Amino acid sequence: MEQLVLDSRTRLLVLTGAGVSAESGVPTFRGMNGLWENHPVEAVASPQGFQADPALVWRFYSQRRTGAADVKPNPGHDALVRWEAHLGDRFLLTTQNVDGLHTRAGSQRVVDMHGNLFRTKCADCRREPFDDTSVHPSGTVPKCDSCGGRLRPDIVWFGEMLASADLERIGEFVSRKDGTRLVFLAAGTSGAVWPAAGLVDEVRTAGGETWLVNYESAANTERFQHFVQGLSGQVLPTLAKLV
Ligand code: BJW
Ligand code: ZN
Repeated sequence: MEQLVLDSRTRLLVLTGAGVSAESGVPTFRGMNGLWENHPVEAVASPQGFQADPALVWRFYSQRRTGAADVKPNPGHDALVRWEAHLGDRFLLTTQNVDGLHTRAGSQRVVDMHGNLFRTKCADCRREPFDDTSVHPSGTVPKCDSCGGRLRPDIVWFGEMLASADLERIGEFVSRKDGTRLVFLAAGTSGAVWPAAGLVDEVRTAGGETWLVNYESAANTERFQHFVQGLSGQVLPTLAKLV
């Protein structure tokens, strides 16, 4: 297998997707055929879906909260923790996963670009999002203490903007001018959802080297210079050479 060399002159941006959590037992989106209980994922993961049926959306996220609370990080998550310990500030992990498993594994420099399953915000007022593990599986919609409006999961749904601070943090890492060589590695992601799917192009424009680790070919495989096909929990622990 090709080796990814992580030396003192390298800075590494990692993007993870649902495939990295699959070996922990968290279902992937494409694995569900884009359906949850026969509803298209867009119907339960969009502002329009929440408007139409907020109780359905809370049932979906309640099930996800319960499922994600029971699972543990896998060797793929652990490998990224070791890489970060080696690289320090020359490492940044941006994840599309909302399950919190990277942070639970011990990763510190993490951008939760699609939000966090265990945080809630108000759909109607601007109060700060807050930590929340509560579940609402039986058709109730929790209410905001501040304004009486409807609470919703702090997740970036289809058609919603990612947090500008998150995009800036990624952009600054990509364009950093400190003499290090930029490497980008995407793992366990279908390359179908934007803007995450376009990061490979941003890195290439910035002169970086690009790697994909995925079980199947992704929608954007041909835009990566290196493709290692396999399970992230098996590939990541042996892929990097820390020097
Ligand atoms: C393994 C494995 C193992 C399995 N090891 N591998 C440009 C062009 C076209 C459309 C757009 C565009 N820009 C924006 C859009 C619209 C939209 C979009 O991308 N749509 C596409 C479907 C075309 N994007 C947005 O709306 C984004 N917002 C935005 O850009 O705002 C501005 C704007 C809006 C509208 C128009 C234009 C601009 C927001 C996107 C938010 C995504 N949210 C979701 C759901 C909510 C989160 C939740 O409830 O959990 O996030 S969508 C869903 O997909 C989820 C995931 O994070 C995301 C990515 O999926 P991921 O992680 O790649 O998982 P899978 O299942 O797809 O793939 C898993 C892969 O792993 C597979 O390939 C397997 O083979 C592999 N695998 N086991 C290694 N063990
Ligand atoms: Zn409120």
